[in-house]
Amino acid sequence: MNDAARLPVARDMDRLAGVEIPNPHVRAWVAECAAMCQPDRIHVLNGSAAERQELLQQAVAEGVLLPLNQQKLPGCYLHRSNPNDVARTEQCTFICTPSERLAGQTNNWMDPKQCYAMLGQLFSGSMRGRTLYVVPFVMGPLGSPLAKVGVEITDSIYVAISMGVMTRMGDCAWKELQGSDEFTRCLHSVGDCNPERRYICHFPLDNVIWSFGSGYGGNALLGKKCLALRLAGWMGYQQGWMAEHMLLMGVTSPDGAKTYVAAAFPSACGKTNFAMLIPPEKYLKAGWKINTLGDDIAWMYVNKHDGRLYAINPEAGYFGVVPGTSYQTNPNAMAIIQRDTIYTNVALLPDGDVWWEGKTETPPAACIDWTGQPWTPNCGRPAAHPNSRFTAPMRNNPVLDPQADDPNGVPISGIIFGGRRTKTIPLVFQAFNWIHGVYLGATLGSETTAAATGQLGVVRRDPMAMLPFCGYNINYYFTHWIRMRKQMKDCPRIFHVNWFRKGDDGKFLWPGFGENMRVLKWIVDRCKGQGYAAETLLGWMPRPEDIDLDGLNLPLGRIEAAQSIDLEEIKTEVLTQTELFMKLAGELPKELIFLRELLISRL
Ligand code: OXD
Ligand code: MN
Repeated sequence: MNDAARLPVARDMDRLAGVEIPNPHVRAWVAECAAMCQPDRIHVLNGSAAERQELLQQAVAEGVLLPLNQQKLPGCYLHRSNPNDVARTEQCTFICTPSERLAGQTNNWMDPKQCYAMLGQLFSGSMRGRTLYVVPFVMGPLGSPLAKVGVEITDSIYVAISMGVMTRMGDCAWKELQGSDEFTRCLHSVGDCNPERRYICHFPLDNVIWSFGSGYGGNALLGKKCLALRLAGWMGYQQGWMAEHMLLMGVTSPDGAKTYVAAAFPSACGKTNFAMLIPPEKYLKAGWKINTLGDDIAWMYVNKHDGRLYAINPEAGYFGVVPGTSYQTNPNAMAIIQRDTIYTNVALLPDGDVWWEGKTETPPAACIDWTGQPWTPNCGRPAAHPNSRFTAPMRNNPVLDPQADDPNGVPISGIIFGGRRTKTIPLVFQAFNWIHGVYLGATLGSETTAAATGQLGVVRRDPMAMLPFCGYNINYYFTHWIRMRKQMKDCPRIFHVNWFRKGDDGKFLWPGFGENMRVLKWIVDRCKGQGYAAETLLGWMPRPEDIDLDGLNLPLGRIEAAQSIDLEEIKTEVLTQTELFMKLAGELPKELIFLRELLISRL
């Protein structure tokens, strides 16, 4: 590249000459970024079907995507990531605010000026020889009072294509934005994909995200965790609404009434499965139905007309964990990923189909593993990466809720918190009230999974399943939850579930998956002021006879064990909460300290 081509802004403005960007603020920002990153080409996406086909062909030509068997899996492709880039990297994720206090104890902090300067060096010239894609997108149904426009600049065609699945992408964003300057500026470059030079940086006060050195979904599809949780959380804190790591589902009961619930489980703890749950046969026959609104993120606001909490799903697709997904565990997800899906880091079968652990009981005799190496069942390696993913449009979902695109969202009657806990935590109980529910959420614990790099299977506190996603001081976030109650006339009931408790035999006490409908029925009944519950030290709890076990063939002893409260174990649980409380001491809302004291006094 000659020096003239490297000349910054003015020259890049020239280079933008043939490029259609209707919004002048976006145009100026793209010019700035182009001047810094020095791409060879600029391509503004319009979001059309024809454009998608061209991008897919281009990605295949570049070896970024591999076409799968198009008879079996029309529109499906395989992507193999760099093996060093397979999960979110929390240690490389920063909140950049003028004061460290605003980022709080649970975030990595960097001074914004320093961060811009350091990353500016990395971005400088990072797109030489590459195409800079300008990806305009909307988070939320078009026209929603909560919808937010973002523009992602990326040098990854995989990211550009995936953003077209995960968001409402293309010209619709220009319509939504009009002439406004209010859009999230998302700058992304894979750079040389070196973990030593990997930074996912958020500037909440500037509405800016800079991500360098990773192509992984949670680090690179900037509309998702970075915008829809970390930055949106901060916006919601200031403006009086909530951005949460929650699935959204509609539950229709036999009388035709529909109850919407939101549920926060940490990453890779079954939100996608729960959101697409297929009720057991007898429930289907009786008229129960589940519809999905979202499987990962909910934006919630209080509707001024009825004083209730309403929710939208800001996303338009699913970025789901593949291993363990099967026609037994999640038939709806299996239907979704038969077409228009990008599989990342799964195994490739000889006929161009894909495979992963848990897809079928019997593994294939041979396949190509996620790294591109030959694989056989006894080779001692997994065929698919434990955090392999599917990226698929929500319109493929056979049980997509008819209101998934409703700009006003749906009224939420219940909020469920849940973690992956082999011990201690019962199958289900209900908080005494909103503030007790906030305490249950704030002290949520879960065993770590492959969705983030680091040690697996250790219990860590993951408040509201938001530990990695709360983009500002988590104490202020707790206060915000408490404060939201004041806006509501009729607030959702709050519940806690644990599908993962094991018996002394090491086996799960509760069958999970579709059978979770039985627990959900109790939850829905409670939301409607029905269903029996006994007061316990943890909260309102169904007695074993209050959960429908008919047709389940589950010995009474198993459900009793699943619901049992062991005082010694709960004491240990409260003690382990101390670690979090000590870390947050000083600014922790006093309500949470009082609720802990109340629990201790009940003990
Ligand atoms: C996700 C995550 O990808 O939580 O949704 O890591
Ligand atoms: Mn998630």
